[in-house]
Amino acid sequence: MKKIMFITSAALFMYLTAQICGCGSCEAKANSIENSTVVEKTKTVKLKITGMTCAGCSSHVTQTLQGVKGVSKVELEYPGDVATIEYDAATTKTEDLIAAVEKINYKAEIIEAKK
Ligand SMILES: [Cu+2]
Repeated sequence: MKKIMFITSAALFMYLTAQICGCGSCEAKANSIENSTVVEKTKTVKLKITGMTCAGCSSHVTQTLQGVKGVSKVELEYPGDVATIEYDAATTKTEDLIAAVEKINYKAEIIEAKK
């Protein structure tokens, strides 16, 4: 139940931030949010995100990562550009996280991975 409410508010937040981001790169990127997250083998990885130019970008990256299947938690520092992501290793690989970020035209590289 909590999860459903969270996803709803995340979608609303994404909608609102899409209105205020003027960088252009955040537009036309309505991404789908997975609502079938099952967390079993949770791992944490830190990714260095590059290419973010405004708070709208950081929230866009955050929402995108949260939309990746298996991701349970995303904390993105902006400025700082470090994303700390908790994800289910049985569902998702770090490559999937990086690919999701690259798909929306930012770059990501692993700083630190731990179990
Ligand atoms: Cu932006």
